[in-house]
Amino acid sequence: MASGTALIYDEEMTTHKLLWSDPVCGIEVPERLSSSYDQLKRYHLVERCVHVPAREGSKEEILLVHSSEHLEVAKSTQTMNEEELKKVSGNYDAFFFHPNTYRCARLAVGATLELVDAVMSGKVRNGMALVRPPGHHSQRNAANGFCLFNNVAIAAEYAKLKYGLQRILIVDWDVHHGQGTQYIFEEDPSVLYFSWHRYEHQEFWPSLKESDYDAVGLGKGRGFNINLPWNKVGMGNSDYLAAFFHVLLPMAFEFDPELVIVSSGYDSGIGDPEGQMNATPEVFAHLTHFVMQLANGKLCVILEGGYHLKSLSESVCMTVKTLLGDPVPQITGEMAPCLSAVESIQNVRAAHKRYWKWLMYEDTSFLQNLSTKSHLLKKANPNPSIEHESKITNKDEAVKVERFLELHMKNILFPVPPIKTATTDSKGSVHLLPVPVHFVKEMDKTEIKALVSGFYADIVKEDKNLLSLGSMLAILDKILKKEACNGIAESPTCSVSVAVALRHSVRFGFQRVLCIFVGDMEIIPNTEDGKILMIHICEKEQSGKTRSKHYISLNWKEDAEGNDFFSAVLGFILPVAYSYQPNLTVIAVGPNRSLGINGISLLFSLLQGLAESRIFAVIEDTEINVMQSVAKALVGASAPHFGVYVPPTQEKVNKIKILRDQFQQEWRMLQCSVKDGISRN
Ligand code: X5A
Ligand code: ZN
Repeated sequence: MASGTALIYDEEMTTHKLLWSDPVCGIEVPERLSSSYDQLKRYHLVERCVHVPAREGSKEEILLVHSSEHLEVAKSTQTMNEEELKKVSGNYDAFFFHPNTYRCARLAVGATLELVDAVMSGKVRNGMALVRPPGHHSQRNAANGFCLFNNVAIAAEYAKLKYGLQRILIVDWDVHHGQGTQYIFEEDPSVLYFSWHRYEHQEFWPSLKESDYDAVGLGKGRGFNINLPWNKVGMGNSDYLAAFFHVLLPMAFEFDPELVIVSSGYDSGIGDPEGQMNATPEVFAHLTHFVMQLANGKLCVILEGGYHLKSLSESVCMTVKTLLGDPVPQITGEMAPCLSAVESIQNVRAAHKRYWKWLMYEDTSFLQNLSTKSHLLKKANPNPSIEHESKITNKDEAVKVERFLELHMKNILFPVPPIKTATTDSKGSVHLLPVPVHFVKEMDKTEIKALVSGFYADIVKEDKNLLSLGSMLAILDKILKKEACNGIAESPTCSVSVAVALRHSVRFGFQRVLCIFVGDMEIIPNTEDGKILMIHICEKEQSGKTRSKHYISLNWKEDAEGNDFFSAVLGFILPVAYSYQPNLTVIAVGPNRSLGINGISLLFSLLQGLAESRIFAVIEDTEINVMQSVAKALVGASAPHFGVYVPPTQEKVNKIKILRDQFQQEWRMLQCSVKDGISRN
């Protein structure tokens, strides 16, 4: 697979600026681009990317989406004076022309297409284009919402035409609805468009009926337009992640795109005057990490909105850092979606039930008839003086957020461990690994004995076990000391090794260790103090072992036809894991595993978003093939391969539902419907 991350930035796109005063358009400033780029330089991210020059998009390319009338109007503004510019601008909802706007908009289109070419040709794995003006509000025949040409829509049409792509996913995490993009692909089943947006029951701009969850696409495109309206401001990290787990990601894996394009607006981040949301920059690392798992990693991220300069530039940096493959920072704070978010998630799932196989067996009978959805439109602010006051507070607020972020980034960023993947070479089988791993020195017997003294005493009597424990602990130590990001150990007795590893990690000082154990487990670690959360995946119901908040048994036998484990990972394992917020993840593959290699790779890839990407893999030593795919997933050098998507059976859907009902009070990221009167924050 291709490696490397492209970054496209051209200073000329900062010449497009507002020449008169206008409170609506005044926020779309050139500094949005330059301050993002400066911050990328400060984090030394620019030098790690492949620089790809921008170019002008050609007329033919622009005409893939826009009318020639629209193109001509735009072109004609190049020679206009201020008065004339103001007049044409007035023909549109929230747009301004500058004499160089046309040139910048063509550069924005061309930059986006260059990125598509770089990714599709395999020159790079993924990349980001920093462009102005943005694109997603722009329509066939109209500029709108700071957008002149729809960069992302043109890119999708271009990729279809030039590379013959049949499935493209557009993820629009900008806080506004990209209604322009929706209109362009409404009837097109080859482009799956997902957008979440501030909506407030149609109160928020652009205040369209068709931004609601029941706009699912038209004609052949039915089911390929996904709107997730936020009906309250203040949505945060947990709401966004819940939307990914319970809506976007299952759709996306079922859709199986060949290319992912992100309409990457950061006005959905904290401090933004437009969005009024609460998500912190690191959430964009997680969102990026998730979409990187699709389409063989082929991912183009295109800037859209984002108007709080500090929030914007930090979020851009988190995105690029993640594209480069750096470990993902931990999300802090309570992990639970709010009631309003859960309602929206529930509604969009219900609206799409008939179009998506993974939703087929979801029970939505309790829902009110969709056509009777209530439109409780709020009255406009009757007191304009309050509005004025709130503007003053907004400025204070912006400064407050700036200070908060300055400190916050210092807290969440951490040095990247010098070693990516550590292992030992006890039996020589690691030489068969297809990717570069780092070999660490094994411990000697006295060292090991000291470490496991008085613990599993009879186990350490056997020399063979002692040696394997020694090599396992040597790798684990590298991870605990943050010298390695992740590691792989092979063991003749997986569950013994895991028990020792968990105990050792907790003693070392790790407060929350998540363990996913696949296969038969002979020793059940004590999970009572909450410092370990065990999810045990096995074929048969475990009798006699009590289920508790910290010991969860998931009986899952992977489908023989393909990978149906997606629904368990997205619908259960990830939500539980993100609710717990571990600082170390241990994934073990023991004897008699009930998952195939594809299912196991999926676990490893998706769980890398947790615990600053610290994962310790313990694999039963007979499983050379598993070792190889796990090594691939952990090193991150090659594309994740999860096998053919198979939707879950009725029985499996029920299984997840039962688990969800049982645990959603405690692991609240599981919540995706409000019918059970769940407790609320
Ligand atoms: C790209 C973008 C927002 C337009 C807001 C107009 N546009 N009120 O974020
Ligand atoms: Zn926006």
